Amino acid sequence: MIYSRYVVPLVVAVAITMISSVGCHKNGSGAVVPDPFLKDIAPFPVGVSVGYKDLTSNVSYQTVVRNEMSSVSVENAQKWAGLHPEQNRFDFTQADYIVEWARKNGQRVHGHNLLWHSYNPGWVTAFQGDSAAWENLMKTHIQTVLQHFRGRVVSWDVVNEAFMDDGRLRNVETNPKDGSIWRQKLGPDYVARAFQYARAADPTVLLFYNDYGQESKPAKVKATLDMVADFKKRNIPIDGLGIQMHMGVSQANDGIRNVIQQFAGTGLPVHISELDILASDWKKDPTLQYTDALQTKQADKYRFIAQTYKTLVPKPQQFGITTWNVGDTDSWITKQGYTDWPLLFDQDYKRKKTYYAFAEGLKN
Ligand code: 9MR
Repeated sequence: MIYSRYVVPLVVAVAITMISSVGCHKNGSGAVVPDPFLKDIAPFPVGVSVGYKDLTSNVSYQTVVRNEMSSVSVENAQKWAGLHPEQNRFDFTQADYIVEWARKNGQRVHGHNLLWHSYNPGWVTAFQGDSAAWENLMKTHIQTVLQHFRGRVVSWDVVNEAFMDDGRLRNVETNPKDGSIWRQKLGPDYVARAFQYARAADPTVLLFYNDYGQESKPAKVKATLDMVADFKKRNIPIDGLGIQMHMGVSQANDGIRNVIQQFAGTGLPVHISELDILASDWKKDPTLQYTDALQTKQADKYRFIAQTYKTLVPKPQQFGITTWNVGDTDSWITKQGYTDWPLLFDQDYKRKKTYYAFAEGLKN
């Protein structure tokens, strides 16, 4: 009696809550069943970047990443400032936590990144030394990090964002505000040498070049293709190309199609590596409303990207699509003060219209 009065309704309530938190639909025979997860729908890995604080402080966050994703990228913890606090000291605590957590869930881990002009610790920017000392700094970091994660991290963004919008290499002289100290201290061929050091340190790991804005900056697409051709000619290792795709909701589809198609043409694996779509179109407007029309426009863009990737990238080159963090309020976009909703899940980790459109685009 007590059983049917209290326990049964309780069990039913818990089951309903579990199902409703992931969404459900009616199957062929009319029964209500939970929706599949992204990783079950996608014919290639689907991932998300994970922040250490987000992951360790929030159960809903963990649940979404564990259930929905087959791949995890490390948002910040593997950058120089995340791993290498002093010249002679590495601290792998946070990165190891994320990597092991993902591996426990059977997820693939993509490393991000070995060399970037940004997010370098103060001691690097202040480092004094001749070109041999700088070379040694880069080499030691790459070797130490790759050896540490060997066998646990499948692939790495070896060099991140080396090009400017006009296709020239980012440099301190031309770009005082966000130039590359590596280009300045190591000369124009530092990108190639970084890939060589990486291959020597771990011959099993996949080496990616990763950049942003290629969908709206054709000069960057060309610069990357030229680099790949040059690497092939000189026998410099490179295994894949990352297209970040941080983009405004009004980004033209032509540009998206162009970079996917051209990069697929290299024969290398292609990773959409940091996807988010700004409803604000990069305008900081605190009065912006997330109207139905805007949600639909953004959802259509997510669907288009998934479909285009699936159609234009040959199967063996489909490394996967990764979005840049989980819920709207976890995003670097909202953290930078944009009034925005750039991702697939809302601040309560509920699936959004963008989620369902993206899932449709992934379906075979
Ligand atoms: O999302 C990242 C944010 O939390 C960091 O503060 C920022 C600086 O390290 O980097 C963000 O991620 C960037 C990524 O590493 C490279 N491509 C652009 C991303 C957004 O800025």
